[in-house]
Amino acid sequence: MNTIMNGWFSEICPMWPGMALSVEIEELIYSKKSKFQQIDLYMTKTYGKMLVLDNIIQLTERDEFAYHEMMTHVPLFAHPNPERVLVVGGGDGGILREVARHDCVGQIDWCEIDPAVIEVARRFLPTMAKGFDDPRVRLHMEDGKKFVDDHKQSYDVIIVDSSDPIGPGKALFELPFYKALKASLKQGGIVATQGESFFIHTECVNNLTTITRQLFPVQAYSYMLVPSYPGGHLGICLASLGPEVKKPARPISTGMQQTLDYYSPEIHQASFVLPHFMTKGSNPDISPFPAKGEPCGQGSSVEVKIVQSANPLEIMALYRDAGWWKKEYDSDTSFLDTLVAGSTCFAAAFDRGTMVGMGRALSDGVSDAYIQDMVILRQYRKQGIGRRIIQALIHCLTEKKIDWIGLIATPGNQGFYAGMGFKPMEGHTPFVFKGAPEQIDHGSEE
Ligand code: SPM
Repeated sequence: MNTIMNGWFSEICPMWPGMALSVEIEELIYSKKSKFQQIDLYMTKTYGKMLVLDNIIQLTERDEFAYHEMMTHVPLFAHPNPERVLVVGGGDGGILREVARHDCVGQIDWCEIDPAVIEVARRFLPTMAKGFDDPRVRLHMEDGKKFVDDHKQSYDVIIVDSSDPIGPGKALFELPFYKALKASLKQGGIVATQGESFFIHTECVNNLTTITRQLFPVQAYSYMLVPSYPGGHLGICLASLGPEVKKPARPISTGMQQTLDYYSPEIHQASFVLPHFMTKGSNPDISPFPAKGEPCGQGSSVEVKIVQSANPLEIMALYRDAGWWKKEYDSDTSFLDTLVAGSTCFAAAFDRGTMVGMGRALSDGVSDAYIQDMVILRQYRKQGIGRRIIQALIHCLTEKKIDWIGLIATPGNQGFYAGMGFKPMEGHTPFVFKGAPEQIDHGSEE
C-alpha cells in the first residue's frame, strides 16, 4: 500500500513492517488498473520516472541499472555458453535489454502475464523497452508457472524478474515453481530469481536457500545495492545444474564492459560475499541464516478486529487502492481523523500491524445500520478477509441491539453478500441524490 502526503510517496507494506521508503514525486504520469494489478508511473524529483505495481516500487530510472545488470549478467556470465534464455516477468523490459547484450544468446523467450506493463514501458520508458524489439525475443503472454511447466529441458539460463511474494507473486517463491524451473533447464543450466532482502526478509531468504539447496547441486546467494528498494539492497537466488555461479565462466569484452554501469567481473564475485550473520548458522546445509525476519508472504496471518481508532494514513492508502480518493481530498485530509470516530462500528484487517482492509457501519444507534466503505487491498483479496470484516461488523452491531442491517452491493458483489445471509430488498430501489438543493424547493409534491 502507499500513501502520498505533501508530495511524498511512501511505500508501506506488511513485508517490511514499521518502516517505509519515501520518494518525493512531481506528478502521476500514468495510472491504470489492469486485469492483474494497479499500475502507476510517477515522475519523481530526483530518481526520474518510477514504476509502481500494486503500490510497490518496481524501478526508478536512476537506479534500475543496478538490479537489471546484476540479475542478468551474473547468471549469464556464470554460464559458459548460454544460447537459449527464458525471462519470466520483467514486463518493463529491463532484463531483456541486458540479455540482448550477449551475442552468444540465440533465442530469448519472454513470458509476461500483463500486457499493460509492457504498454507502459513502450510509451513512457524507452530506455527500458529497447530490448522488446530484438529479433531474438519471442513474447509469450501467459502465466509464468504454466509456461515453465510446459517447457521441459529447454533453457540454458532462466531469469525470474518477479514482484514480491504478496498476492499473485507468491507462487513464484514456493517449492513447486522451483521444481518446474529445474525441469525446464537444459543440462548445466542456471536459474536466477529475485531473492528479496537478507536484512528484512531473513526467513524468506532462508526458505529460498533451503528449497534451492534441496533441488540443485549448486546454490548461492548474491546481492546488489539499489537505493529505491527497502533496505537499499536486493538479493538474487542462484541455482545451477552444473556450473559454479560465483565466478564468471567467460570474459567480458571491453566494448560490453563500457556499456555497463554496475556489473563487472569483480563485482560478480564480490556480490556473493555475505555479512557474517548470514553464514554462521549452526547447520549451514539446512538453514544458513538465523530464523528471523519475514517469511515469503506465506505464513502471514491477517487479524480482523473492531477498532476505536486507526492511522489516517493507512485509511488514505486503502481509499487510494480502492480508487475512491479524489484530487480535492489532497488539500484537506482532516476527514480521515473523524472517519473512525464517526462510525458506529469500524472493522479493520491487519497483516503484521499494517491495515490491509476495512469496513464500517453507520447507525442511528437504535435500530438501523448501513455497512459501507468495504475495501481490501488488491493483494489480499480472495482470502476470505472481506467475509471476516462483515462478520465483525455484524457482531458489533447486533451487540448494540441493531437488528436492521443494510448495504448497497456494488456490481459483481451480490453473490458475496448473498452468501452471508443478505437478501435483495425486493421492490425497493436504491436512490442517490444527484439534483441540486433548489430543485427540492420547487419540486412537485408526492
Ligand atoms: N524489472 C523490475 C522489476 C523489479 N522486480 C523486483 C521488485 C522488488 C520490489 N520490492 C523489493 C522489496 C525488497 N524487500
